[in-house]
Amino acid sequence: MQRYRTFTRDEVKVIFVLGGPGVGKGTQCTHLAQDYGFSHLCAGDLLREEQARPGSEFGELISTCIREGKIVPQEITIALLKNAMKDEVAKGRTKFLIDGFPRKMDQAIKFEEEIAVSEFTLYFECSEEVMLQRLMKRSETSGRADDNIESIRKRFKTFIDTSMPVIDYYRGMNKIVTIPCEKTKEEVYDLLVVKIKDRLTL
Ligand code: UP5
Ligand code: MG
Repeated sequence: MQRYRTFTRDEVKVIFVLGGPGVGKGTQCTHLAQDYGFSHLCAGDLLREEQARPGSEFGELISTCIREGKIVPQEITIALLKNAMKDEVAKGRTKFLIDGFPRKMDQAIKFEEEIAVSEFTLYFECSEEVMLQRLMKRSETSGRADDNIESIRKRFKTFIDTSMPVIDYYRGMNKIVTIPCEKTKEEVYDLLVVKIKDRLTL
């Protein structure tokens, strides 16, 4: 039988996780992955690893995009995600939280056409003011090249211009679960678990 996608919907369960910079995607995914056995793949982390890999032909491009808050060309990110998913599947892990992806329409279309179809998308929602506070606090220790006020402003703009259309697209398909994220990490997590409890044992 001809295969259209790398993984069928029986082979893997994919949940996308979107939300503005600093909203708490990584924090909540880590917790959910520990409690419910998801593999947590953060697209930004995969890009930062690739950027730091000696000999990477994409290092310079990734570094510029991240600093400028721009989206890295989708082929690069999708190839990294595909490899990471294959490694996990080889270990018998089939439930994925894909954190910070797809943040542009072309990524959403390409990933779902070629890699796997998503179950649904978590949308973490929060004001820019709160996200800015969280990022400025994190910048004291994170060492991330994009945790500075100039890059943060650009990341906010890219999120509104480029990533919100992806959220609107999935909302139109009734595949968005919105999680308000202004409260404490623990309160947000409790709400998250309640909102998706029927779907945690995919
Ligand atoms: N914190 C978290 N929750 C809190 C709460 N409820 N109350 C108080 N504090 C809270 O959290 C941020 C900080 O806030 C932490 O200090 C945390 O303790 C605290 P975190 O969980 O790290 O937030 P997160 O949403 O993961 O923020 P992050 O900065 O990682 O989001 P981004 O979406 O900006 O970053 P990402 O790594 O996903 O992408 C970086 C760049 O990579 C992009 O800008 C882009 O250039 C590139 N990229 C692509 O090009 N393509 C992709 O597909 C993905 C990324
Ligand atoms: Mg993150």
